[in-house]
Amino acid sequence: MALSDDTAARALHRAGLYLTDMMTPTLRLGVTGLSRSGKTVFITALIRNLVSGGRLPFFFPEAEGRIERAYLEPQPDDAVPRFDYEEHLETLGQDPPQWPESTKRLSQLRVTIEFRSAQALRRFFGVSRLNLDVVDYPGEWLIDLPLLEESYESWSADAVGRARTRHAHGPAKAWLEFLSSVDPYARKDEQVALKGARLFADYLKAARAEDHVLHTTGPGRFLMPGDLEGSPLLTFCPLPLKEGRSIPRGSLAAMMARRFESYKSHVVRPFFRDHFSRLDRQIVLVDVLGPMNEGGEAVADLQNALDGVLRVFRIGSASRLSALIGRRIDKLLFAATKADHIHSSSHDRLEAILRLITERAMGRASASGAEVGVQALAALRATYEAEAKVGGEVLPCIVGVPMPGERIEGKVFNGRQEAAVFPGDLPQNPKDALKPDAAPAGLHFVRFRPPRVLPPGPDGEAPALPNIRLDRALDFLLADWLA
Ligand SMILES: Nc1nc2c(ncn2[C@@H]2O[C@H](COP(=O)(O)OP(=O)(O)OP(=O)(O)O)[C@@H](O)[C@H]2O)c(=O)[nH]1
Ligand SMILES: [Mg+2]
Repeated sequence: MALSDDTAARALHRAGLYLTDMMTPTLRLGVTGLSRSGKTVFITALIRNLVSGGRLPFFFPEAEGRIERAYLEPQPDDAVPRFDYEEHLETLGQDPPQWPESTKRLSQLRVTIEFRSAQALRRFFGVSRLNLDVVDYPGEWLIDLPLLEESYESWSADAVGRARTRHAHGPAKAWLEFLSSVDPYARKDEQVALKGARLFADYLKAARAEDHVLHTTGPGRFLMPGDLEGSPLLTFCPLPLKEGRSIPRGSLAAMMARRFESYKSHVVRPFFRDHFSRLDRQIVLVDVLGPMNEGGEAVADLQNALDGVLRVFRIGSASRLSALIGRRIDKLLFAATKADHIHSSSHDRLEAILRLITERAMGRASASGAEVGVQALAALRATYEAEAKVGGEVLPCIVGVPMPGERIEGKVFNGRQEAAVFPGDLPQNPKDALKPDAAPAGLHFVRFRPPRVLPPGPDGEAPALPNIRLDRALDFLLADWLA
């Protein structure tokens, strides 16, 4: 019996739907950033904008009305906890609203986007689907990635040198005194190793509290142990080794070196392999303004830390890790986060500074054929713009509610009062931001309260979230997969 045209078309359509289900492609988006760079806020805002239909005029698949719906899917990986999207929204929805807490463990989420393709043939088969997988993790763990290319000797020299030059009279005092009392080449002793590891961890935590904006000394699990709290994998520390002297078997240094290697192979390598080696796209979030508030040395620290981390992502190079990199990152976006801390007239300067900070990584990515973008953005905009007249001069200001305890020129805020802030001018020449003696240059960046994120109303419509250029970032990262 011959099928009518109509029946044949419907059968073909059903087969197409079945195939779509089977073959839903998955895009793994890597959200890379040091601690406090804005990963959790970015992921929460990204999901909320996709799932509840945000105001995203420059995210073209959305602006063209081709996105039918987006929804959260069960975890693709049973061994990884789910990203607690709902709890983060609840925190942002409190009165007064709060920012989500610093992340303590790794989590993952899958969002499925249903869309109508712009291509006639794909449209014939009905809606297309894309799974978007995103992982969130404590930024502290990221500073471990460069360890993969270090030996115990080189790491020790670096870490001991840094403690001596930067923290000898402060946070590192007790640990350095301990080091001067031990002989790395003497017989191994578990009690000595335990004490050294404890003092080293205390030093790292105290140094982080002192640095408060940017902390780049690891290992990350000493700061944020996750499931490794109390684990023997964390009972090591750097030792003051003599250059060129070999480490005898059975010595304290040999024991520490073995544990350092175990930390790399049991903690750092799986973290990289499971979560970073198979990325399709990557966004690197950088808080440039925080370190700028501290001065040129902090900006240079940021540059070094990012360079070390991003080196691990070298694509198609002779890196020892390249064997682990299966998929290829073909688009990479560098984003200066929290751009709502400055007036939009300064966004170009912020982008220029980010471009300079990530120059080497950007060069490597472009040389490998990846498309690279740079953007200043705010995933969740906490301020609006205004102009203030001061002594006949018009200053571009931002207005928001500073978090309780924030200070501007001696005034301490209570967390409820709105303030207009002139954050200062970013340097015209981006190189000035990196000069070691660059003073905080009259910049004032305070933390603002987030806008209150309200749940959907009875009609199911959720109010759009304010942002700066989140739509352009999504367009760069996702649009061609939704074509
Ligand atoms: N004004 C403003 N502040 C932001 C924005 N995104 C992040 N922040 C601020 O930056 C802080 C850190 O953001 P998170 O998203 O928690 O940073 P993270 O990278 O997840 O940090 P870890 O979990 O510690 O690795 C927040 O508590 C906010 O104070 C933004 O778009 N605008
Ligand atoms: Mg986080």
